[in-house]
Amino acid sequence: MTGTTGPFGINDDGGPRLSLAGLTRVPAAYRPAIDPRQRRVRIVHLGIGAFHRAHQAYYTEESGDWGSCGVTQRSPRVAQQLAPQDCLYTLLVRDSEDASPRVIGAVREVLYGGGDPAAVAARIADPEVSIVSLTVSEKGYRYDPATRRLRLTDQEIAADLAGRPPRTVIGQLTAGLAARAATGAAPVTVVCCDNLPANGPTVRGLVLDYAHAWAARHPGGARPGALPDWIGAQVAFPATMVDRIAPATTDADLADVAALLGMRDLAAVVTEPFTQWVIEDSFAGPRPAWERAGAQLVPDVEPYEKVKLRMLNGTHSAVAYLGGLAGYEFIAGAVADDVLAGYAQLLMTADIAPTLTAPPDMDLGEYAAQVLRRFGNTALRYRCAQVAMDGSQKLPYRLRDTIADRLAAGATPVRATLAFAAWMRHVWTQRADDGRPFPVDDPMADVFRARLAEAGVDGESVSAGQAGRVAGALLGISAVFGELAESAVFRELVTEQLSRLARDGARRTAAALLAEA
Ligand code: CS2
Repeated sequence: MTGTTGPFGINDDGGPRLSLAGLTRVPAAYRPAIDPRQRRVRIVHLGIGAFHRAHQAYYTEESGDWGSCGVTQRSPRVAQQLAPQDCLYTLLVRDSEDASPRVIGAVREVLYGGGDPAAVAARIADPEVSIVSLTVSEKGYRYDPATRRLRLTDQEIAADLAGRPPRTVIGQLTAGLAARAATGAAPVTVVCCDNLPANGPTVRGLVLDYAHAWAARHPGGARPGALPDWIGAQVAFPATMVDRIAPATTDADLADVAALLGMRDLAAVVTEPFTQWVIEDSFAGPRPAWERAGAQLVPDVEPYEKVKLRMLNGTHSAVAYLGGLAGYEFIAGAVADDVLAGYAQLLMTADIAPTLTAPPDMDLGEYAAQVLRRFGNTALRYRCAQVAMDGSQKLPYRLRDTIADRLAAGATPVRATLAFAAWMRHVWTQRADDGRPFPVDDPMADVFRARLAEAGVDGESVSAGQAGRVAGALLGISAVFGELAESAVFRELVTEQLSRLARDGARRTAAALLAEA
């Protein structure tokens, strides 16, 4: 029999596929916590990618009988993978020694939001639903990180506001809340699980921006302040800190899962043993007992979030750019290189940790060591290119704020600046030091290209002599650098690091910096 090619390029008619009916064939130890049929949908999740399936859905699985409806945002692919499996999927927890699979039954429905926006709003309006959670990545919010306001001029936001069935995340979320307000449904809690500072309050502001802009453009509707007032009174937006490394699933992962399960699962997700979820204890209505699975409910998330964004994500980005330039495909490969691991360690202890106040249950030294161990997990094939993606959206919180704080304290944050210079070097030619492609994947890629071209930069080859022009061109992007671009110390430091990178390559530059320490 000839096979058809499935979404991951694996043969799609080779043997039974994971499903409710087939669960009895799955080894007992790998089956869901409870019969998935007992779960009721009380959560709508926007953005059901690998991270959600490895993190929040796992907590829901472990903490009772709540179920969720997952919404795919950008493409129907995940919905197409999950639907034929009754929304079941395997979470494969992996480190260098062990691989333990577990079928998760907490996701009970899946919707493609791009294809059916009205269904998303209707699902959010269901009175049984009391949680709407989100993992749509930094760029999914279409906002200006400097002002934390929605970009009303963004084409997609403008199209939603003009009245088409909403396709943006904020448009869909606000439409869902409006539908709830209209039917008088009970209060609801919006749980943002993306790596943004003050993520809950930020999303609250974006929803209110949208609701106000909508009222201004559609004056015949409800009283202009009606929806914002309802949101103010009935919707909670707790801040959260989320942490679990979940790379994009590969064909090899799917083959491993099929071997362990005895069934094919095209929606499987691979993750690490470590997981952490810190949630501000401020809900507007019922919630799952996520603490049963280890979630920490605290009065103030900020100290946790700052440690995680700066230490883990900041260092992840630094390793991704330097590692990518040095020719490493995977993060684990990059930190197996003593030079890059030494640099990452020094970055955390010398530049990042001094800007942080650890929460009482965290030790920054141990945290740094743990971050490096986690990055070194060779069973996770997390590509440098995946972490390097969307730098314009990530770097401001991950590294820029660290640099600004250190400069304000009179210090010279050379290690954190090297990470920024490595990003510039990546954007400059989109090639690694050995000339292999290291392409930029970023919503602002056109802006980078235009600025470099305007400055007359040769985008084909690197030379230390061009470093000043490249740095000058990119420093003008205020969404990335903000006020940091005004700092003469930073401009000089980043230009110096960029010219070293151009002259010596990433590895030798990092080695020199270590030698100077
Ligand atoms: C990573 C994060 O891809 C990236 O930008 O830094 O996805 C990281 O793996 C998670 O935040 C870990 O919790």
